[in-house]
Amino acid sequence: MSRYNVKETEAKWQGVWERQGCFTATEDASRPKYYVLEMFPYPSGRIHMGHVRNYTIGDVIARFKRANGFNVLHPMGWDAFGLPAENAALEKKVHPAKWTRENIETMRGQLKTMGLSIDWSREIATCDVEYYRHEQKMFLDFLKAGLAYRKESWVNWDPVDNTVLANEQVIDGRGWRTGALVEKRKLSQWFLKITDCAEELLDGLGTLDRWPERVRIMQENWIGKSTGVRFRFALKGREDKLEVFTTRPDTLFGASFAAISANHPLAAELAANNPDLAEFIAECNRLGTSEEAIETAEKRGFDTGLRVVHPFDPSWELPVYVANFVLMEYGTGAIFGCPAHDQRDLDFARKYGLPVTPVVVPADADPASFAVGDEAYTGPGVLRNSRFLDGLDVESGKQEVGRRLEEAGQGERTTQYRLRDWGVSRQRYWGCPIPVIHCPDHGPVPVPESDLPVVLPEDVTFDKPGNPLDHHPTWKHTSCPVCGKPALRETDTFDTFIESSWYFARFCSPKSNDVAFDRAAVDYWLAVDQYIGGIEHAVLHLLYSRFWTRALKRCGYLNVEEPFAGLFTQGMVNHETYKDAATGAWLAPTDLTKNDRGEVVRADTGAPVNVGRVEKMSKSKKNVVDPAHIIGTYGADAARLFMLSDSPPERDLEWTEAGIDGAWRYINRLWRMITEAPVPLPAPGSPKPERLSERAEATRRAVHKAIAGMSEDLDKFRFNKAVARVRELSNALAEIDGKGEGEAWILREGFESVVRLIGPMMPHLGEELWAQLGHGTLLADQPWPEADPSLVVEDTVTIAVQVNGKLRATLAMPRDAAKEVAESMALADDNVQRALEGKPVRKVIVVPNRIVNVVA
Ligand code: ANZ
Repeated sequence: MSRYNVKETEAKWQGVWERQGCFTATEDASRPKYYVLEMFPYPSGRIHMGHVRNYTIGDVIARFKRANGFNVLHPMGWDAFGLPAENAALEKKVHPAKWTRENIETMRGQLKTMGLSIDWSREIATCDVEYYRHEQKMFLDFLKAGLAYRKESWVNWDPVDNTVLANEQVIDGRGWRTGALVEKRKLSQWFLKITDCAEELLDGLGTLDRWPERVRIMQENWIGKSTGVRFRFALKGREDKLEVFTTRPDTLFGASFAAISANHPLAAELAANNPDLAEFIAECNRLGTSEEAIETAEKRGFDTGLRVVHPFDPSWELPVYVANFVLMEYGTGAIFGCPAHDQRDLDFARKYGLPVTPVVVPADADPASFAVGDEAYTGPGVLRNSRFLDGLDVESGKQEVGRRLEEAGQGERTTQYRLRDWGVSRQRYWGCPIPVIHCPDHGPVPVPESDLPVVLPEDVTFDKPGNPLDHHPTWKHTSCPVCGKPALRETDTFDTFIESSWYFARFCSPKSNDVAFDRAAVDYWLAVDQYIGGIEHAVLHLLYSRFWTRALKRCGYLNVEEPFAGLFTQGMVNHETYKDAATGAWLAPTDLTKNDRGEVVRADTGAPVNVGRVEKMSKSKKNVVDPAHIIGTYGADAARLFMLSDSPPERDLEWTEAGIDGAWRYINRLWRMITEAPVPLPAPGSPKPERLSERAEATRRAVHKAIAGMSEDLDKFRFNKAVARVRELSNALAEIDGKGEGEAWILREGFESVVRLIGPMMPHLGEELWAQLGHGTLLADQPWPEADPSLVVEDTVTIAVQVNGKLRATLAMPRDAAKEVAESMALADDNVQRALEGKPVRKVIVVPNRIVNVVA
């Protein structure tokens, strides 16, 4: 009995695929293309189980599509700029470039042991100047197109990483990487005009029917379109006006105050002579710019003493507050408050003793007694206490107020987006230099295209806090491209989300030097047909990429708008957590063993261990399992199989020892079943014998059903079902002793089918068994098996077809097939057609499940 030597076998086939260039992709107009892409990894050191899951899913799709005749592009690269490299430089005194490139080496090696069908000739690393130089050119083009600009603004400042964060990178008021509470600062920054595309980005979501609903909703909310009215209040005793934005103009008669942001110019003006107000504003600024921080903080205000006049009643005055819940960056930075119908306004009004007048009354409530307590009423209803609006519904009230304000020249109906422009300046070293020079006379001047690339210098030191580019002795000193006088380079670098906003396009022609990508190549390959990655990128990376693609289109680089036609978001890989019962210290799975009573204990001391919740694998909780160790022990196929079999791919998966063990045992079972067939198998390609035993017939149907089912499973990402199906089929085949009529033949058909079906999931085992079955070809090059439809139908009956009383054919048909189905199947049969000799059919009599009589 030969053993399945997983190590040798996997290495052997990886070598064969590589030497034969099996997965090298070239444009080929004669075949339909299919671009499969997994979100490329950050080279953090070693691959983790999340990578294994992500790349396994992508590889199954890539191999499956290839087998189905598609010209598949499946590339890999490295998202290689970013802060961890700089932090490593500080902690370990290793240059970020060296750290990054060594990590890439390691991780490439690790990925290669997974047996992925990747076109490695297209590998890219975003920290290579050959890559980022094109990004600099794009930025210059965006500047020309008015899609990039510089402005002084309040920014989110991460005090741990000492850098600015985009709004999308602030999660619950904290930096997305450091978890530090974000502060507000005012800085000059480069911005990309993503808001210019707000409507397009929103509309585009409607075309993404192969994206998860949940991601589309998240993006929609992020873009946050609101329709409403902007109008101007007269300020008592002043010439200027106070402009506000409201989505509820219908509630204008329930207004009891106006409020402005602490960063509103009017607030600054008033604070100049009012130290208490200045102190209040400073306090508000300590709160941070995030909506989360603002939403959860206690609502506080400062009465400025100013008064505004109600637009529909000159005798009605409202106090103007500076309030901590009004954002300067949204709408006009000023509001009117209607406490009865907005919770924040209500909290505020209760605190400062302002009136609460309900103006919308639910249809079934008594208008005379309807009152608002601690909860604002935000539902539909009839307008009351609202003079000319009384009796209208909310929607009509909104329109009426909008119309009247427009007529009076006091306001306009408008659309407002929550989306902010994307701030892309980062005060960091390990990123793409922003190609701009600051001249004392000419301000910021774009680097001339002929001077690109602006190369990131590698001779930097990390001994001082701040950005090493600032401390470099020579790099930033240059001359102004306009006047030639001494000038300084921009030392900020780009947000690294820029690199990941276009790498998928670069993969189309990764070697082109003069251009970011070859036009014919992007036209052929884009959009990505199937993109796979984590849900955590639902708004950041996936929104930026959609914007960047549109910006590239506007600048004539390409002709698609949506970069990713299909998106799949996979779940996380989780594991039980363990703590030392005595000390509470986290323990790694490798620190543990089981005692005689089957309890989990420390391997070194036998001390008791508390088994905790199943959570995402993370270094801090030590519940990680190293893929390298798993692949080294069980092989890549077992790791891949377990990743696919345990749960649906969109759900979280619990990694268990028992699970990987089960996968390993199944691999060996398959190996034995096929290499130790009970009878000698007929040669590959032998014709089907005339007669098959009943068992062989039944098995044959099982084979074809499995083929049909699996094709659908893989198409729909139901990998766990696909695994269950192939296991069921292999169990059925294991029952066959091969002695009955035609059974050796059916064993070959069954084994070959199993091997082809497992190919995308366990490619090494597939390749090896394919060879063992006597094929001189590569499984990787084989077409996907086709199910015979007549064998797939649930329950078939054999039906005789007579033409003018003579038996001409017997057909397998679904039991209880409709008469029309039976008739058309009978008439489509070749023998029946021949017997008809072109004569017109006069009559067809169908006896269900028995006979079809054709009269011609
Ligand atoms: C009066 C009003 C009455 C409002 C009412 C709501 C309910 P969305 O849907 O997010 O667009 N608002 C406007 N600008 C603001 C800012 N810069 N900071 C904080 N809040 C602001 O929300 C729009 C509503 O949020 C606007 O409509 C305004 O309050 C407030 F019964 O105006 B509303």
